[in-house]
Amino acid sequence: MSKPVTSLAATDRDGHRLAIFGGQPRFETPRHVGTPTIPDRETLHARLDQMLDARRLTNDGPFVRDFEARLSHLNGDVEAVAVCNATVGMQLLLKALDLDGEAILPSFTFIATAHACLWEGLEPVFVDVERDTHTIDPDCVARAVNDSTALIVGVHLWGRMCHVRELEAIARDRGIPLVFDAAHALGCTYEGVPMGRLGTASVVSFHGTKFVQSLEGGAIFTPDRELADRLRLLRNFGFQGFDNVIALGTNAKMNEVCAAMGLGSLESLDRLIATNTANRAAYRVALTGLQGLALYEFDEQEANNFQYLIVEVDPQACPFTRDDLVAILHAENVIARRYFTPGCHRSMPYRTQQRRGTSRLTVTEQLCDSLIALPTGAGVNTTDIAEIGAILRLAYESAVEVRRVLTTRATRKAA
Ligand code: T4K
Repeated sequence: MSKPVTSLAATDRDGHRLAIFGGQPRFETPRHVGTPTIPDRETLHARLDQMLDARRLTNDGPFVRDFEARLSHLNGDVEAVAVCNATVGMQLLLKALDLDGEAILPSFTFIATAHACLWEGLEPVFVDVERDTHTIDPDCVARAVNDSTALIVGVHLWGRMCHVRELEAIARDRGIPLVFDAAHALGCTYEGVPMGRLGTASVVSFHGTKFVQSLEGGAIFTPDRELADRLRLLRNFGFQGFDNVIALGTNAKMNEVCAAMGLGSLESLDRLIATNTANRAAYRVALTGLQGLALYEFDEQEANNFQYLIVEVDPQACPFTRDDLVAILHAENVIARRYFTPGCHRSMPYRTQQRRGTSRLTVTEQLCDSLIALPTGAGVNTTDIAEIGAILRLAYESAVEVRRVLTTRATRKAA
């Protein structure tokens, strides 16, 4: 049996003891990454009443149209097509582009990016991402393209824009479309240009965990009017007017409840970004002096939404592994996440199939093992963030004991 840990270092000046040593969790209720932001309730209720009175529930209703118009305006007046979620939105886009062959994309993304490609019959070719930005590395893309390449998919991960210009040049040379998974990137810019104007098209997510949310939802942005018309046709079964089906469509429509929520959320956009910005500043202070922890940086010249708070753990400098830190925080009810572990190429069904491009994902492998997403947005306030910093500081001060407890636990679990 292991000896009980009695180190004084495990208790801070206010008498807090780390929960990993059996103390009370610092937070009574969980602090999540992705706590939904709730828009003004009165406005939402009024919109829902309006919807019920009008008995217009779905199928391109007035709230969907209003939502699309406002999204278009936010994105430099491009076409905006609202859909039921971003995954289906990406599938719809790929179907509308009528592609056949391989899709080059990063493995370091949420699994939906890869699934949408494979679901639509495109063979994913995973390439590496850049060390600093975590976005697809244009040099890797240039090396991976060949005669089978039908598409390049960039992911504006954490809301940080890909190297759009370089990717556009490769796509133009090959005469193939460049699309963006912009699930994280609403309100962000590249060289001052709104995200929705970039590439052939971009898909944003309004999932409940996103800072602008519509319960479930997404939108496809494109500067191409014809493509937008085709997307509208395909999202409604391929109907052109009553009774006339002219294409293989599906049901990818956004309903009026989702659009009403999305409108309210969009109306709070500036406030939500201000919250994320303040949280980020608080984390910068809270993490100061903690060796081997670095905040993921954005291009401050651009518009950013800061909806993800990403910290990188340097295993050489930090006394803990990334997974140790996640365990320490979870014990305190801080539900930190390991986005995006293990990477698409190591997830099913991709890991069981030999694919082109999966052998040299060095940066991806490093990032999968070293990033933590911490709660931000509506899930925390700046006082909570100071507490999270205090938990980490206390853990650092008692690193030897903490590691011993974690090792004992791991050994027991394995036995
Ligand atoms: N591309 C990228 C790069 C993406 O990140 C995503 C989605 C997509 C494409 C696809 O977009 P959609 O098809 O979903 O529109 C979550 C979301 O489900 C997913 O939408 C999101 N990315 C991903 C980054 O995060 P999980 O599995 O981590 O979600 P979950 O259920 O664990 O929720 C996270 C935390 O949020 C929970 O611990 C508790 C809290 N939460 C969540 C929900 C849904 C709440 O407090 N209330 C809620 O209603 O994937």
